[in-house]
Amino acid sequence: TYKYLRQSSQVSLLKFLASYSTSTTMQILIVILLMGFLLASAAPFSSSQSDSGVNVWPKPRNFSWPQPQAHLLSPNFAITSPANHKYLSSAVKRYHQLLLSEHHRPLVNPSSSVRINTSAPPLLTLSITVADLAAPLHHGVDESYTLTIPITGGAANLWAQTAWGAMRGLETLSQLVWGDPSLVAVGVYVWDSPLFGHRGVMLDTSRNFYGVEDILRTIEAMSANKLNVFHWHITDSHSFPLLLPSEPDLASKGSYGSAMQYSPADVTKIVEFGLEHAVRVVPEIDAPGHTGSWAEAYPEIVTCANMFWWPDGVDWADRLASEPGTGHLNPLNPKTYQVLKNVIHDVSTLFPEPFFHAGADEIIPGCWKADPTIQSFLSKGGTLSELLDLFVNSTFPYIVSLNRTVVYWEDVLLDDNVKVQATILPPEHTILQTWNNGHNNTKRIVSSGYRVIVSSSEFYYLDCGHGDFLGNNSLYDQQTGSDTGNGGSWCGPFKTWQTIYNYDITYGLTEDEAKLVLGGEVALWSEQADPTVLDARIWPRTSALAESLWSGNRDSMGMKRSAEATDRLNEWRSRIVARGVRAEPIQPLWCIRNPG
Ligand code: CP6
Repeated sequence: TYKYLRQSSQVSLLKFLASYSTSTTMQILIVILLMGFLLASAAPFSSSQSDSGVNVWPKPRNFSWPQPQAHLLSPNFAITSPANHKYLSSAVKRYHQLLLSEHHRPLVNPSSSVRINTSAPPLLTLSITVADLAAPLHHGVDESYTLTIPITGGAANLWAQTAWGAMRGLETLSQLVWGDPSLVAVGVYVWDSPLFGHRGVMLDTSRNFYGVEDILRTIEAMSANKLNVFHWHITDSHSFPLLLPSEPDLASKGSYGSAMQYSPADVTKIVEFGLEHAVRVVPEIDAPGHTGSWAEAYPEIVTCANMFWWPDGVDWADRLASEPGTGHLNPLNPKTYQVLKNVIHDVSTLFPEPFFHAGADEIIPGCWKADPTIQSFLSKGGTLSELLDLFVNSTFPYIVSLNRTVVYWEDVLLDDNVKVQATILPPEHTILQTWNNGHNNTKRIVSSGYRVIVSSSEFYYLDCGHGDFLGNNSLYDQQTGSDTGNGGSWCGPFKTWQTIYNYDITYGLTEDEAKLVLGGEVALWSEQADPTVLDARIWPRTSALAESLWSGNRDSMGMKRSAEATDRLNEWRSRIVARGVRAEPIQPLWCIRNPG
């Protein structure tokens, strides 16, 4: 399909130019131009990869395989690597096992376009060289790598600046191996490096609980997709599942039960697993809004937690996130900061990651206004924005003092009703995560000098569209059955993988502004998700994000690449399913038998 579309677009371009050209010089120019286009579109990567069924996802930045050939992978295949890196050693061990045991069966048999030479020398070794073994896994760390598998077989080489880049290269090698006995692509040169440093998945573990195994499986799948940030939205109004040494009551009273808590040992396991997979684990403790669950332990610091009606007279079906009374921490109560200080201290001890996500989204005026102390503050001329100023002034400097960069949802600066003065949040210590108004808010944030993480809900929210929390599929009018177009009261329509793939997170920005875009995250809010649907909600749509942020969503002619990506994504989805991720299908198998 892809080749056909490309050829036809070239033909129509030719016709278009021919009909407008008169002079011979013009015609010569056009011929040169067209040759350039044809050469670019016949780059070895696209022709050999999309035809062969050998698929690296996300597509590397530079992949050359001029004479597609495969040799056997030796059963004695060995990897040599720097011994003194705990996490790299564990990744090497894991990939060594995977390489020898996976025996992936591609949907499209590569043997039609790849010369398979089983009598040639099998691939026996991979040597890994790392320039800077001390580089920590922080935002912006060098993840580039170069992988060569010579046409003679025998010995492959992987060079990387850091251990984390070496892990990316190991993943690429694993995807160049298939079949039983295992074959490996030879005559391959790969140079690869991500376009964006922040490529993440946000998971909400408050509305519904996920076990440690679910989180580890998600991190493992993320690393297979070269994603590098697991943003853990740990707490919210519905439950507080994180057991903290200095504030144990928050979880013992605010969680869904003792079997639905993350112990310090669980957190360490998840953080270490992340390091073994080059995935950072960024914790979020959402405050001052979304804190209803804190009231189980400390009712005195939470406003409106017991209000089961919507304060502004909006009806039940329109309430945000089916909340049990959203609950807001009271900025006027000193006890609020005693508890918060303990929480922030414990969380930053448990999570070595330099980013700390402090939430600050969706302040509901009526929730604060429900509290008598706040009422008297307001009656003396105070404003809700001043309350938020007070809250941020009493927490932000402490988080920064722990050497953390603070991430907030964009609301803290962009909300129409309640927002802080920008001077409180110095851009060198603050990152904003956008989720509303697509490109517009991204632009607003970066043009104010802040770094941004893009999670525009119109493109990157994974949770919406299968029906609302009352069980209505509100995409459809209940009476007429017609499409209402808005997906219900608070949730947008289902986001397809193409919607995610094609979104350009730096659209409309100047070159300097675009530098402030760290990357993006898809978000799985869990009002309507739990472990039974986790994999299918996330995968393979998040693979679309992964490629878009790693190597882009456009081909060499600057065209959106999602049409071309379909078969490759289908192939990749089948590989991750075989690796134990229950990713949903994007096509019937029929399409494989009937290509084009
Ligand atoms: N919970 C929290 C939520 C949402 C946000 N924060 C949310 C809002 C709108 C939609 C989906 C999710 N459920 N804490 C917004 C950042 Cl459509």
